[in-house]
Amino acid sequence: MSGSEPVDADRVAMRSSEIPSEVDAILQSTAFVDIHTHLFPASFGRLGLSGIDELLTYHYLEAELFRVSDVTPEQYWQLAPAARAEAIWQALFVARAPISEAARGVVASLDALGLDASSASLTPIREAYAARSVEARIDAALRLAGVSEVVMTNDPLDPDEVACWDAHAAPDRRFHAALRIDRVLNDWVAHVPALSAQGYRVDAAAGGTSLAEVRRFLDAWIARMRPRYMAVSLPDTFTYPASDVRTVLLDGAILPACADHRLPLSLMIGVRRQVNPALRLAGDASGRADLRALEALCARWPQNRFLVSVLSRENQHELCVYARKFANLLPFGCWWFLNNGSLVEEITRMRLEMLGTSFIPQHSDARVLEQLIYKWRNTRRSVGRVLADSFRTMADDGRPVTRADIRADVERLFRGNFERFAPAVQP
Ligand code: HDL
Ligand code: ZN
Repeated sequence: MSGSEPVDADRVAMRSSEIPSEVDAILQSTAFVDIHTHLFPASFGRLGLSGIDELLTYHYLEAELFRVSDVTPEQYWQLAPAARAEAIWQALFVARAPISEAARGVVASLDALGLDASSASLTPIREAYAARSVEARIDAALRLAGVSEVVMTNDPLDPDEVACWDAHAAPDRRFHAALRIDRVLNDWVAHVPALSAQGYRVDAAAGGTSLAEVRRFLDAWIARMRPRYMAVSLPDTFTYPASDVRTVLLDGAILPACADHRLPLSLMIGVRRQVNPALRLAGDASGRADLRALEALCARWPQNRFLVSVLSRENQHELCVYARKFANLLPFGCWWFLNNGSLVEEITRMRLEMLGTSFIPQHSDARVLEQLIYKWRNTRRSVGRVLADSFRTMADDGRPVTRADIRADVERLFRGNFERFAPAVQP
């Protein structure tokens, strides 16, 4: 090189001491895709949750309230939503420091929105929210979270959700669909009437025309929703193959439909449903699953793609091992009870060591719009630490790190892996 060409700063080897701040800067400047949320665009009306009362009555915080308050669940459910929020605010934010992950998250989101998280009263916060339109709230939350697109959770057997699709709710290109099939796969018999009501000839034994009709049901909703993937949350007791209706439906309808439509199937495995029903949504727990079910699925369906998150900390290492065995398996996220800084760092470090950047580090699972802000602030903080340390170790071992390296890996982890594994289906 004659020395006259300009030096590309992105491709200059960095000093080890520069790496952490550069990783943080690139994480901050890269817009992420949030591949699993329970959010909706403004056109879906009351399905979309937002505001301080919804933030406070998040089931993560309700569970924490019952640990520190004399209010019993039975008494709590009798309260009006605003009173429930007030009880949580007083118990977890005023009477004590909001130090837990979920409580600190509300503080972080309020702080990012310029609202006073130290206020003893919710009134000023409620008034500030009331002044903002839903569209403005969505724009602000996505911007502050550094997220350009989110994937929803769309249940074609939820009457409220069906009403939005029947009303041709205006699409928002920032909100992608995911076809959620828990009711079909986890509670078949109870949902035969709902499928029949939509005109599908199915029976409790999934016999006769049932499989063909489930396929017709899936095809119809895929055409309507144009989902990025199909998804199901499965119990820790999930086994495959098994002599049960779930295996019949997977083999006879779900997996062939995913293959034909080139849709990944997202499996979220390890929920122990309703260990304490009195807590309602907060009543679920986690359990270690037998991931030989996943091994069988990946091996039997090599043309299918599986987007997988497991809820038990104890399942994380074997999920990485299976991902090394099956290229049609893409691990994602630190789901639900794992979405805590200590575990996100542990799991992300494990994945980088075993999978390089061939995984998706996180999703928010946000149910309330403004949760995007804190959940992604926490992810950038935790993943940033681990990513910087991994790059420094690589540099120490003899491979210099450039800004181009960091940028390419961050883009791959938080956008490219998903866009290649679950490309948008063209209309
Ligand atoms: O099934 C799911 O999609 C889970 O994420 C549940 O919604 C769970 O209640 C949750 O909110 N986890 O964060
Ligand atoms: Zn979820």
